[in-house]
Amino acid sequence: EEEIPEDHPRYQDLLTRHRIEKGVEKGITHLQGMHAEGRGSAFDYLLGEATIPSAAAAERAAAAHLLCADHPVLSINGNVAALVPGEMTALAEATGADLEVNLFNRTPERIEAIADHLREHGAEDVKGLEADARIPNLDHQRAKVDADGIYEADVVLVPLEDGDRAEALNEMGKTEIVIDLNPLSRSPQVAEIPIVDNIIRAVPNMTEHAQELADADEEQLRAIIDDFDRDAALEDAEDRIRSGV
Ligand code: PTJ
Repeated sequence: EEEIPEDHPRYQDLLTRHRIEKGVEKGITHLQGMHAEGRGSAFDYLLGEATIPSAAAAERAAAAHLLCADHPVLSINGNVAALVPGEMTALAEATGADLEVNLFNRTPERIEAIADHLREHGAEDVKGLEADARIPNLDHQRAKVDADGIYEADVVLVPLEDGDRAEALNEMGKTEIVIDLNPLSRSPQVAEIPIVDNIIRAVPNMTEHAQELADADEEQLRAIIDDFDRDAALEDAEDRIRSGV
């Protein structure tokens, strides 16, 4: 990361790409994660590489949901671990959520490497290693979750999630928060709170909202949630990408 000059006009993008490369080298990120990153980066470019107002509103509603939840869980895959390990740990702390490693391309080696990486970034308790429950209607490997984690969670944050899994979690009746730069992906389309923003910006923003709302009562939090219009937010993101405004 030291090799990238901070005044480079593409600094953030280069930094992100570099983190994904390092993640692949460390056995944290799957090779497919590089393709995912490339797609995300193209959408981010079209969005002006900034948090659009509808995404900022989604981030605030997401923070309110996590604070209202009985058992919130933040799901971590290979891209999330490479890009925002410390930031996800901080969000977990600010909202009282659990962290769970949950992979699309699951191998015991990557699960262990990601759990270690999160601990190096301050995480105390990392779930996802038990894998003693299954999400219904998904093939065996992709369905694995912890019984006392995602399986019994009421609110789940699933960043950069595969569409089948996002749908299956939705069918389990969970409140889903999805971070995805492509507003047309199935995951944001099924999410109660779709956040069309780069995870690099979205997670610290959510943590800030959570800290600011720490003393808010349930009624105030519910009002923030009710004010958020998911369909309008998805439409706004798509409009901006198509028209470049
Ligand atoms: O680590 P694993 O095995 O769980 O695999 C993780 C990946 C991401 C490889 C896997 O879930 C996958 O293949 O996902 P997709 O179907 O490529 O979806 C990833 C979505 O995230 C795409 O719509 C991208 O546009 C979006 N995306 C990529 N980078 C970012 C992003 N969204 C927000 N912030 C990013 N930095």
